[in-house]
Amino acid sequence: MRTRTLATLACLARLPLFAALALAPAAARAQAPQVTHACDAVHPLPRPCDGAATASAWSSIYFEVTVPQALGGAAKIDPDTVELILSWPGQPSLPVLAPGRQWASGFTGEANGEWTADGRMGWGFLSRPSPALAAPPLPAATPITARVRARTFGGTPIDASTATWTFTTRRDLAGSTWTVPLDLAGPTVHWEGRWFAGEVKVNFDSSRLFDQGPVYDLMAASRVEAPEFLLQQRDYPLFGDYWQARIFDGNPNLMRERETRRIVAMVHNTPTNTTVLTLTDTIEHALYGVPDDRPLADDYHVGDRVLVCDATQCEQRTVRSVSDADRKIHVDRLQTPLYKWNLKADHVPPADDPRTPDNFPHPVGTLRKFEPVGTPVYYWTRLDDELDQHVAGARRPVMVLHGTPVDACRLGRPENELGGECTDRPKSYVQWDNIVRALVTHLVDRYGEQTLDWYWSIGNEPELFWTGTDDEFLAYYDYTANAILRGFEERGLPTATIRIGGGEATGIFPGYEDQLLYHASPTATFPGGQFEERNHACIDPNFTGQLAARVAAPCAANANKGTPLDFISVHTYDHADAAAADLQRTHGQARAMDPTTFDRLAVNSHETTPDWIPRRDPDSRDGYRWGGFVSSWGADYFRRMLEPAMTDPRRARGEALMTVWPFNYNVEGVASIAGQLRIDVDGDGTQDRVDAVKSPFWLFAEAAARMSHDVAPIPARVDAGVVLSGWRSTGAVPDRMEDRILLYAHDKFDTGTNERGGWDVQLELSNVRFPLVEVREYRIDRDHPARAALAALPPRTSTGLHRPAEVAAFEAAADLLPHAPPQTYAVAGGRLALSTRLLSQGVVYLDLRRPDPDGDAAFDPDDNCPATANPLQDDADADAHGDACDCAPADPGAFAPPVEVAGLTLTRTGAGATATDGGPGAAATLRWTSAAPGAGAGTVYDVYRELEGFGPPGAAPGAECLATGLAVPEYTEPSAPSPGPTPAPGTAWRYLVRARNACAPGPWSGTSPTLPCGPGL
Ligand SMILES: [Ca+2]
Ligand SMILES: [Ca+2]
Ligand SMILES: [Ca+2]
Ligand SMILES: [Ca+2]
Repeated sequence: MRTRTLATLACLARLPLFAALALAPAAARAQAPQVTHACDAVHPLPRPCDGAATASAWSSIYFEVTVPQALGGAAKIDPDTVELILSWPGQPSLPVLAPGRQWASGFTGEANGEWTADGRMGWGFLSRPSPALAAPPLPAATPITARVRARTFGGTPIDASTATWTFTTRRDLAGSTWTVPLDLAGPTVHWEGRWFAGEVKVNFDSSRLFDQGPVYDLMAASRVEAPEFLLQQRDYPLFGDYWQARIFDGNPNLMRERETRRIVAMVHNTPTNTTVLTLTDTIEHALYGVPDDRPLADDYHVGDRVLVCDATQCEQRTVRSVSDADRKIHVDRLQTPLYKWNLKADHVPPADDPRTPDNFPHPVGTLRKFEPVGTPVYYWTRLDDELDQHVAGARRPVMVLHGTPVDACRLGRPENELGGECTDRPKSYVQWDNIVRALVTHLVDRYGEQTLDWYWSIGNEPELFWTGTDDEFLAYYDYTANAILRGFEERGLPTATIRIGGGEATGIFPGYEDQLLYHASPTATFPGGQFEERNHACIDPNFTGQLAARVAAPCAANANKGTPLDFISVHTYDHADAAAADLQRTHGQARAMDPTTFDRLAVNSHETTPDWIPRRDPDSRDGYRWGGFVSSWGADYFRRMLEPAMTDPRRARGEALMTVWPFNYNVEGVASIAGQLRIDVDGDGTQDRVDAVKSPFWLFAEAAARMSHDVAPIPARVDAGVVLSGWRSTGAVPDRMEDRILLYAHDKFDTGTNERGGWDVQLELSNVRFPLVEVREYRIDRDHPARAALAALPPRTSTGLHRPAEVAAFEAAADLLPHAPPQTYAVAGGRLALSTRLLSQGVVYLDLRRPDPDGDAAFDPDDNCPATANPLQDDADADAHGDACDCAPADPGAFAPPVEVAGLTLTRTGAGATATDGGPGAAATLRWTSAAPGAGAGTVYDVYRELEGFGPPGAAPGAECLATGLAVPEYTEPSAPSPGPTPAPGTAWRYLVRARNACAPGPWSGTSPTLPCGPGL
């Protein structure tokens, strides 16, 4: 979670830019508009970036022009002067964007202004190929120069040194192929955990407030085929209080001190050199069970050290007098002038919202105990309300302990002036131990032993958010880990398998994770020696006899060094290659420093997505919608994690949780795995319900979650700048075929998924163990029907709502639907060739299984009743047709009633025979296809003949039953009857045949009814 540091992160991202600009004569250009250049970001500026070598000829083009915000007025950019001109050999000038915000034919665009960021005021311009184009607007395999023109309203032209850049387009992908040999008996590695095992709501948003119920219902539906889909749920933070910060509403501030009071007035008393604080109850005291008007004298005593605070500052003072008569306390005179204290005395809390049960106030003037500390009191309703929903949905909470409740914190103030938790160490670790144990025992009492399977994670991006020193963070880790384990011990639960870890570092400062690793290792020591090596709880006399078994044992064995660390989590907001490299570095470092302790260390990423908030570049938004960038990013990320694990299986441990902003209404494209549609059912202009829809990332993750844990990567190939790879999984049950194959094509630069080309893929499978294979194919790409259905959504009405009929097609399409009906293939020599089509940013998921249409686990072609579920395969008469589908289960000569005989032919031979008729006495030979394969070896035949054209079948002259009970499919009438009176033109002799067995007689050939020929006649 990164509330405080939106600006901080932006500054970090821009460091390289400033360095680059410093090369230019900055003073002369300070007031001129500039095109921003920042190529390292996931959404680089400009895009395609300067020097890009494999840009798609379909690429969209985005750039930003800025001026210093402070100049204002005439120094602002005039957006109608902004131009984008492309040129390449043979095309000296293509004005893609012309003055007046006019896009050239073949392009559409968006102008995005007028925003300010980091002291600059800017406009962003996107140009993208028109959807109607049949061919790309740019030439393939060509160096292209982009030039921007712009002026301020005052006429200052753009800084020319920033206005031009070049990129090169890739070749036309038409005709591209990718052949993938794949040995299904090749080695695999067992991956522990799931990559994309869950989601993280980075603001602890109330699920009710942000309509997550329909999203959770979708998750439950996806778990029918993927039982481990999105099991982990990380909400953060636990100790904030933010009701004025909108998207952060609903943070559960679990703990206060009973003694805390609200300060409503401050005055100095000069004769006593004190400051007089007028006090009332805190706004939310009743939630914590603190009675009204509790006497001050019970809580504060002369000589107590206290914290006098407002939203942004605190002073530590000593109590000089306490008066309940006028609700005043004197403390040593405050050093900060009174006018600099903001007590927000006029503040009125809103009514509690049942969708987010809390009403924690915006920070106000507050008096808190410091030494001695006060008495913890708790408010569980908000936390319980959220976790109840997760537990009911079989989601496993990841409990995050990072900061401290403000009342328990050394610093005494929240993260920022809007609220939040305190990001500093507790004022007392004994009190903190009590608070953490209260939390753990509360959860164990409420949710039982399943809490043993939850992650318990300590820290949250401490290199950005932790206010104390790094050493103090390690102390916080030690005490918190000890308290978590002690909470479980208090309830008599075994702690050996509880997963404790954390760090939750940003990855922005590589190496920060090492501090935690060195500290946790009982043997490795910090190279610089600047940190306490020992476990802070183990060396704290206050904790003598208060150590959890999993802490006491390593401390006793290793001179107080070592702390539990079952997993380390590093947040990854980056390109897939960089994100995987961050985590692999941590894997490597852990094993290099202490291979014994960290043998089973899992390296997780409990916050993950390409970019944690959408940027101004519209591609950033589109990457989460029905393009595919984020889904192929996810596939590339896991394949890069998997590859090193093939040679070092210790690296096959880890989970990633997808960062989610839960308010992706109308699929606007914030970082999210699902979208929500606001629906007006009855047309009265008010919202009746919210529907959830899956994103392409969801479909990818759902497909990946259908795969087993035994996996192997497919060797990667880079073609035209696009990574082609994937992985396969294999099933553990020998009789079954549970091979799954996931292929992807990831272009890290085409964030909006504009490329339309792709690859014809030939999969050459070997060591296929079964004679028949049924293949189900799913494609998640820009040609998925949901993309067109989303584009076809009618504009919302002025109410911002959709009618159900408008969204029905989109909702139905946004699912993991087969690309085509399942196909069954015959395997020859263990080999099977499959072909598919993989688009750039596309994911193809292939589900290979032995055919079993009746689902009885007896696979075709070996199922003795292929269309009837008969798992026992009983076959009493041993005719290879199971009792369950054998109409004569005790007769090996029959298993199904015969159908009409097929292939009936008549041949006339002998005297007078001709091709079409025969004279008197010619022989007539009838042949037909044997019915035995479909009905049983004991099937026999009856043959009948009559004159056609003289009445309905069975009522014509010349009728004769020629044979009954024939065992072979052939009959010869040695001397066919003289027709007597020659049949009239248009008439003929008609021969009819039927098959019959112990089950039933079959029908006569043709449409004939019952005829007088056969048994009983
Ligand atoms: Ca079967
Ligand atoms: Ca069967
Ligand atoms: Ca049978
Ligand atoms: Ca039979």
